[in-house]
Amino acid sequence: MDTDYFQHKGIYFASLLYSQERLQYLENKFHVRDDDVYIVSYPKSGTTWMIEILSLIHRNGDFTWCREVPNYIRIPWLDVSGIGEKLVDRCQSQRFLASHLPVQCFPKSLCSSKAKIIYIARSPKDVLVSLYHYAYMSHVVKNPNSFDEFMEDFLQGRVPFGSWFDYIKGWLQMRDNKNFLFVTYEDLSQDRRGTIKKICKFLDKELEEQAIDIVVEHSSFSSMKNNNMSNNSLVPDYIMDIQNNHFMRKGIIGDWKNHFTQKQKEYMDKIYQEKMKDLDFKFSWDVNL
Ligand code: PPS
Repeated sequence: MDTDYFQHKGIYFASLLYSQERLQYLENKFHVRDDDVYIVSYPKSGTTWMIEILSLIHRNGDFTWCREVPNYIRIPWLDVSGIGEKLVDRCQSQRFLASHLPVQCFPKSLCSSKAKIIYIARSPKDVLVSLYHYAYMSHVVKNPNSFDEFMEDFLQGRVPFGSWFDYIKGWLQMRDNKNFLFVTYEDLSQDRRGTIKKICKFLDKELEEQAIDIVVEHSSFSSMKNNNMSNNSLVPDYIMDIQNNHFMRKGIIGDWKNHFTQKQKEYMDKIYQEKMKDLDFKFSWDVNL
């Protein structure tokens, strides 16, 4: 199946799941509610992981919901047209929704609401590697011709949801807003428990230590990989071919080291420094540049 993109505000979107109409509706007419919680992320940054964690927190550590209901029904995707729209419409307060929308495409009604945003970011090198593998299994990212070419497309923003650099810089404009929480994939990998507690605090959710234990346990890579309601194996094959691939691929920090040549590393570091130089914000992955 050919993968098609269209452009909206100069950003690529996959025609299979997104539409101009939906994007225009979301930006201008969708009503953000004060008690909404949004997971926002550039693709391959740990969205599915955060969906699992929020599902478990929302149910105070009761994991039956995560064992019985697919993740895209528990926390629907705001942006996806067709079935996605129906799932969002059916969602009752308090709504937990996931989105890959860049900040300039997000519903404008966010500005006048008290809705909470949990932004999850990941080192762009690992995002690139994860997206590269995902491109072979999914029909929403074009099949790469080579890793080198894919890297160039990624760095120039010729991939769905556009430039990683513009995306994160756009959302980080909200970083001083008390309803915005910035979390990284690396935080979750290195201190899952501490990060889960931080998320609970942000959501004003008081969970017993035993409930936190359950959230930690059931959001591990192995637990999610073995749970068909969480590993995306139920996603229809016209979207994702899971026969020979796993959505839950490796789940580690630093897999880029197994893919990049020294030359590619230096090239990406140079672009990264150029594009991020005006941002007054330090990321944990900066030290490994
Ligand atoms: S998507 O398609 O944009 O929704 O992808 P997203 O969920 O944002 O990111 C997928 C990557 O997250 C990894 N993942 C995890 N890593 C560690 N622990 C847990 N529990 C976990 N859940 C998902 C998943 O394996 C993808 O990363 P890679 O590097 O490809 O393994």
